[in-house]
Amino acid sequence: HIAPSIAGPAANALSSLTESQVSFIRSLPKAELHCHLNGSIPLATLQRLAAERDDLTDEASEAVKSGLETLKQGVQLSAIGDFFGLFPAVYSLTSNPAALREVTRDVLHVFLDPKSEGDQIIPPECAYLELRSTPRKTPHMTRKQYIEAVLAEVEAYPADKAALIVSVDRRMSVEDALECVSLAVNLRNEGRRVVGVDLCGDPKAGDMKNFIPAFEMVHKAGLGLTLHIAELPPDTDVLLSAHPTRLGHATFLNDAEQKYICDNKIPIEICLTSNLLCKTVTDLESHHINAYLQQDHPVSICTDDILPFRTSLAAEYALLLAKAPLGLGLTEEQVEKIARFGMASRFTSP
Ligand code: 6MZ
Repeated sequence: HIAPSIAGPAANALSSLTESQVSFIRSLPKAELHCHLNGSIPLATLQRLAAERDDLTDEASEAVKSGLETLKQGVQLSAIGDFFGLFPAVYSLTSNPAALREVTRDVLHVFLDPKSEGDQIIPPECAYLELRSTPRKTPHMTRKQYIEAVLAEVEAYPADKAALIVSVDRRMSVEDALECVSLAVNLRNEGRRVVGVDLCGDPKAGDMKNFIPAFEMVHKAGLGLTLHIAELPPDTDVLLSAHPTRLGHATFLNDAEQKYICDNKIPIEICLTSNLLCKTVTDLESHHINAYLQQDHPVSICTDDILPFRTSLAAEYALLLAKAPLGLGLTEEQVEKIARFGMASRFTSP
């Protein structure tokens, strides 16, 4: 049983809705465009992998045990900087191709397969998923083997349901970033289902300007480019020269950047619970989504990392529909339009 449990602001919003509002949300065709593989693994899958692994050092095994316990209790972050420390425990369990395939399969199942609840069939969480992940080199695999393991599972679904975005971490060296992008481009040229490149990682780390050559390679290959940008203030002024296809978060953009994204209608991937729990936004009322909605700017609602944030795509949509202060109190027509924006922002969209 791998259905993730949800808790916190999105769960409260979801449980405040009527049955008919919940079925409205479930039946809307939704795209999930901002979902990090290692942040979206069901806890039960990680517990299963931890129980099977017998090759971890005592130290690694202790770190996994305490990491999984923290995730089980529910993560409390005092700031976004605390968030990235959660990943080493997960990474020691997803360090070989077989484990990666197993976790990818379970994440795809959570988002893309229908579920039964009593005698009811619940539609899939989303109609289309662009899963993203950062290729890691470990003693058990190369970066290429990493991507191929994830792709093998993504490609088990039809092309109009699932695709892969290769992430580059801003903590990487320029050489490593270029290696990730070359792999993405080559696999795409071989006909594999890589649709874009993402820049992610601790917003306080690295300098985005160093990655401009990597972004140029992405554009030349005709892949989509999405950047985690301005999750914290201030970020570098790289946005105007990076030509992104979409942006993640975009919480603290300056005036020139805001004008650029509005003029160019660059869709914003919005992760409400993630922003609230990482404390980059104080409450829904002051969330930057409101300004984008007022300008009819394309946004897509996404989960980011359902493992630590204990949310789901339906619950993120519930945050739109629930009445204040639990949600934004939007109408069903407004929510339907946002879902259409999401579908239209796919990298594979015509
Ligand atoms: C920036 C984030 C993130 O790639 O190993 N990641 N980067 N901001 C966020 N907001 C909360 N959430 C996740 O998935 C995990 C990695 O995704 C990035 C981090 O670099 C994290 O290590 P993958 O599959």
